[in-house]
Amino acid sequence: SPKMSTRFPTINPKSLHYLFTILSICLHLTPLINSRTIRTVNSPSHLSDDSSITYLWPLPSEFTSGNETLAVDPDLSISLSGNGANSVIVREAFARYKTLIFKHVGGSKFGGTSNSDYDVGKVTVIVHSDDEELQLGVDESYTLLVGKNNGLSIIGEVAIEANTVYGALRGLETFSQLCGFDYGTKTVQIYKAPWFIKDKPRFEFRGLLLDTSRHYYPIDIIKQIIESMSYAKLNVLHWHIIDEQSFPLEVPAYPKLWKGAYTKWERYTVEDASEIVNFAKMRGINVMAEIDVPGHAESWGTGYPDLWPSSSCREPLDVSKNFTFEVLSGILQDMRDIFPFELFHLGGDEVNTDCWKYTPSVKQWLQERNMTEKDAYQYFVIKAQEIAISKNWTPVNWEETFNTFAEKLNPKTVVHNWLGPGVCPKAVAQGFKCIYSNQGVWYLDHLDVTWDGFYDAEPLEGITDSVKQKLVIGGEVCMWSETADPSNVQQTIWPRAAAAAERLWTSKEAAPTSNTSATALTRLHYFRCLLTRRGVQASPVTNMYARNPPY
Ligand code: CP6
Repeated sequence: SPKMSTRFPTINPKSLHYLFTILSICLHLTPLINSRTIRTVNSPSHLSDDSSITYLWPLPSEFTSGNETLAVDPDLSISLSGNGANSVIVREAFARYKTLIFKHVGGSKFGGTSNSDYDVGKVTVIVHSDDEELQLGVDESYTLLVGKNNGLSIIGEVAIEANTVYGALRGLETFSQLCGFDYGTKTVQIYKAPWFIKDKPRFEFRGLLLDTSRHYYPIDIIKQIIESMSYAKLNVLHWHIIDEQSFPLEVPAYPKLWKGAYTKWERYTVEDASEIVNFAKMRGINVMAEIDVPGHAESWGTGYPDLWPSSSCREPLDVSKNFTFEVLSGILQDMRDIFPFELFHLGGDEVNTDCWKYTPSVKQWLQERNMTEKDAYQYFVIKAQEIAISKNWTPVNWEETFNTFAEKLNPKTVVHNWLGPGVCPKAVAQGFKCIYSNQGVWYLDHLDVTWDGFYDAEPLEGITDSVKQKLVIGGEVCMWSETADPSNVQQTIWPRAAAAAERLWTSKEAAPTSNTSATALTRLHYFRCLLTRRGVQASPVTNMYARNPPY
């Protein structure tokens, strides 16, 4: 039989956009989940042909589906065009997704013998821009069409159109989630085709904090976490590298700093850190580094004890010495070459300045300047901001800095909430940008918070003015590591981080049924299974057998 590509015209970007519009109008928008009772899925280990369920997480902002089932060719190919036609990022992503999609098919084609036995053999990807810079607010929108190549449809097979390579990555993820392995026919199938999906994120900042100071994570584990973030369309790894307990990062300018690592094996070289940043970029994920000053920095003094006010006052860092700021500046200078993301986190939380008062040298320094220890905290944070800004970074600080001296903060400061829900409304009222991480709902180390606690969180709570709402750039779930290490980190992150990921990705207006935890559980069970199929050690969502109907 003739090759599919010769039977059907190639799609050009303009007609794709046009087609989507026409088809969206023709096909009435089907309700996301229909009114009939959702069948209990005891073991949703692969797609089932249940037309009431949309097996996507996070839910796209606009989509329609049909009732056809398509078989996908294990020899699936990509046709990449547009200005991004030479993108290694997209080609490598396609190769990764192909491996994931056909993971269970095995070496031979069980389902068919020739290409014509399959409905879908090619993914056409159109990327308009060749600019691959990854920054906050990069265009992650995409259009995804999945149709049967049956001679009737003008849309053959699968098409993804995006402005940037990062939009194309999001589209490939969504496409991969539509593909399910059918254990009966041993083929990969797409249910409910044709699909017309038009999608974009609700928030530009969708983060996960990883703390590598309380426990060390080898780079392979960090890469696995980054990879799993891409499945949920999270796009910022907030790397809380250093804290009181250990200093695992190599800093060439001050080579004794990483003596503060637990052991010489539990360290990241500059090369390791760059590798992580690059690995993340290939998945459309930015790495926001954090240096938490002046508290949470005791480990700095292992290599340079002069950074401690005294041996009995090892934290906060010595505010009275120039050396402290020279070291901070040296660290930031070396980190500038590793971390291209425009945001840099300077911490500033939980600073207990008591021992500054009792350390004679610091006490004298304060008295000479007629400063209280509170003034000195502010002085330290502002000086750190100035250093970061001089290196062309936008500073992010934990909310205590805003709560204590908002008027002194650089206006560009991004306020990072964690103490309850109240601060973002206040910060945006004063014109600051804000990141939502309310510890009551988005701290992963709080094991008593269930997935629906994460899901029902609302980054815009308490903010009604739409202009002010735009200053909330997004949110972040936090994986503090006092009680987590590589043995349990993925189980602790997933599936609850996914609940937050949908809150951050899916716009409420576009997908009203994803507003509440009541309608999302079945899909989340499925996404958790998808994670485990892909090798991510995600915990069960809930005890599925003890659920009340209809779930
Ligand atoms: N470490 C740092 C932490 C925490 C913070 N900063 C933290 C505080 C309270 C809880 C969980 C984590 N361990 N550097 C607060 C931002 Cl409950």
